[in-house]
Amino acid sequence: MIVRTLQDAEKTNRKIVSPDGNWDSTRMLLKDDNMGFSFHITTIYAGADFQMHYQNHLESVYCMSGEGEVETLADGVKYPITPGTLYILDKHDKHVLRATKEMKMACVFNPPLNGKEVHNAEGAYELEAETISE
Ligand code: 9YT
Repeated sequence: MIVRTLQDAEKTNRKIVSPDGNWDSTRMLLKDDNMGFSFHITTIYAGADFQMHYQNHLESVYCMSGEGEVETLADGVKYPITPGTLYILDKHDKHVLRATKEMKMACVFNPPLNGKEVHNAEGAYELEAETISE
């Protein structure tokens, strides 16, 4: 069994701060744990408004705190996000995420992230990326 705490993980290089200033993500469980998915605790900063398109991954995002919305760009539908909301990008949906208040999210990716991924110009993560060294 593997046991980790967010409090410990966010003091290490598992905590990735996005260069665009919109979010940080503590990657608590990664590809090299061999679970077939990765698990992250992500903070979306208040006022963030940015586009993503995970062409190489499926992602589920659960809101633990805060407030915002997610918009699917194919149809322009805006879904409010409050604590308890889970959104599931089951179709590699191109989407915009907006935070009216700072949001704490629990995120699961399939396939799992390697560790150091940040968004490319299209708002996707590449399948190959640097791992976390501890
Ligand atoms: C909710 C979302 O997709 N935020 C971007 C960061 C991502 N969750 C990650 O890398 O953990």
